[in-house]
Amino acid sequence: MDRGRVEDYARYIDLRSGVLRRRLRWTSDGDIGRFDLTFERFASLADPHLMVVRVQVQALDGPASVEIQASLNSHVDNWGHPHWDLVSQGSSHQMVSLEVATRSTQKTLAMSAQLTTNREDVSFEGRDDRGNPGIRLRTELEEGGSFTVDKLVAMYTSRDADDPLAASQSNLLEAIRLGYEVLFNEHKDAWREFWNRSDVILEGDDEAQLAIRHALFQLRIAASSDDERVSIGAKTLSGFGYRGHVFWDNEIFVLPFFTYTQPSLARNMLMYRWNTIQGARRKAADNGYVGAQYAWESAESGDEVTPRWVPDWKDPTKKIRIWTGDIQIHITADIAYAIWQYWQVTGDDEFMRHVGTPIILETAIFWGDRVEPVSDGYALSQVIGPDEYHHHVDNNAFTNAMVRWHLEKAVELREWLHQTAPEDVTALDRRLGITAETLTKWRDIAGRLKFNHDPKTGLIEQFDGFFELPDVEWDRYGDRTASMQSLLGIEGANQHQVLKQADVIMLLCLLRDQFDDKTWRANWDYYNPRTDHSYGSSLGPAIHAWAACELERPDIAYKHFMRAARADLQDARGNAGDGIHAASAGGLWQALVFGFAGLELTQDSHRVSPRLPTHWKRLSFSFCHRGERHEVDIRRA
Ligand code: IFM
Repeated sequence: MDRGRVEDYARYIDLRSGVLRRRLRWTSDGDIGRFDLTFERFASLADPHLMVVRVQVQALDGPASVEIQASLNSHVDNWGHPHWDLVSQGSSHQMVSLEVATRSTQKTLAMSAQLTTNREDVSFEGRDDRGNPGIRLRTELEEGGSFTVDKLVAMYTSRDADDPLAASQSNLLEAIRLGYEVLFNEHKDAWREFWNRSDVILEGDDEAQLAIRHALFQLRIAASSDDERVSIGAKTLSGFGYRGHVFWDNEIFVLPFFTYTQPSLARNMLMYRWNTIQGARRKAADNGYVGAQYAWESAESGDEVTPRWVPDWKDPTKKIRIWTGDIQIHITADIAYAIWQYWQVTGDDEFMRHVGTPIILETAIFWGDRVEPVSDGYALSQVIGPDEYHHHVDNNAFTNAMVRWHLEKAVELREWLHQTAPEDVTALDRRLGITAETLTKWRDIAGRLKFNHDPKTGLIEQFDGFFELPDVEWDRYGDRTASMQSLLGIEGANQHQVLKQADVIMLLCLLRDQFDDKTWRANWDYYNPRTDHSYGSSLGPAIHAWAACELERPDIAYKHFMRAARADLQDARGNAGDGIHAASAGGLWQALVFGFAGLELTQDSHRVSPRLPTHWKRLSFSFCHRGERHEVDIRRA
């Protein structure tokens, strides 16, 4: 196929049923003629161990010999770094297997595959190339004749089974017994079930409709259905950007979608934080604190994995120091926030009792130690807030307000546990060393942690001294195509009032009940024009869309929303190749549900305050509140 002519090529993904299809017409160089080929493939949502490919070949001109080669390939790499060591391989007749291990942690992945076809007159032959075993299938097609080949692949890792190869083989035999149609139907049913709970219908704007469905599809395929030891990385599983590491992107941007529509998946991802808390304890201890401090970038163990140095994008022979792993500390409060939100939405007391409360209290202990007593209260100095253009700042408003909120909730939750499970509270107090003084101290910190909020104007200063920095002369950068940080330099941006992404505005959205109208307006008017919307962080636009809705400015919100909507579908930032922007995808859902629909949960019900752009005719979605399903259907009269 690398010779000849390819015509009528089309490739499309069916978001509704999770199938990737390709079709093309191939004309050979010589006199063999034309062939129509279609490929259909899916990774089963019903059985995460199963992948299926179906190929159909039709010879359009005259009889032809056709050979199909199918293999399992261990020679895969990212940016020149191979993934696998070969453990074993085998092939015989229609069946092939491959066992490989990750090169550093030696986790095994075993795959077994089988080719089946609807034709009788075919010959199969095993092929045993090292690291790439396969099957060769040959047949003769008459003019107009066609045939179908299915490749079923079952895979298990050493994290799933003691003998992953045996597990993959038995799973494969079962898949063969069921056959393609049954497997496909099970897969489609699982997708139907997903969309039934999670779809968002948007009428009057096909581009926005496609963007939200694409975003939700990407989030779903990145989430494990049952594994509590993994979460969703900043770039999902779709690219090598950020090496699969998990950031606050998950808890603050991605999780709300799952919490509201697929709570069992949200719970899995929160369990990931519980299962990695040892790493958080180590991080706190390494920094000289008690309690648990979550890593800015987290992987398998929960230890900090943010690279300290990366190549300078302008001159790769030089290195840039990355400070986020050292001082972007707000993630610990963000995780507490996501746990609290999950509890409020689901009412999952069991989780809160055994997992949520212990995490929130142990991380509160970290804050109690991390804050610095100063003459007029407490401070958190030398941090990075969500706006990463500024580093080593003191009293970042977002961080301090989230810490204040975290400590208040810790006190409240300990009391809740005391009321509902007194025996648990005794054990937890003992394990964590919580005493009456601890609670008094948490209350005191929450009451006196610095937060520069001017009652007269409503303005919140992003960090100490932010308002004294010079403004950027925006007129000079009218037709720029690069971020303000790359134009001003790291220190240049650090010394100006320019934001990479929402910081104070992010805070207003997360703790929206705490701030009055004046505060919303003053801070929007101040920070929105100082933010690098197009070339700063992809996390920003969806949040600005939500915030603009809170201010009843849906047309401005729409512009921000579409900036987020195009991050992947139109590669608006030119970096979609690094992987899907998971936070932006989750942010789209929040912008629609919390922003444009204005959904708010009340004690036992909910309310919506629709503010749709004029051309949107309908916005409809469902969510689950304390086990009960609710439908929201907003239509323009
Ligand atoms: O977590 C984000 C951060 O807020 C901005 N830079 C990229 C990170 C990963 O998406």
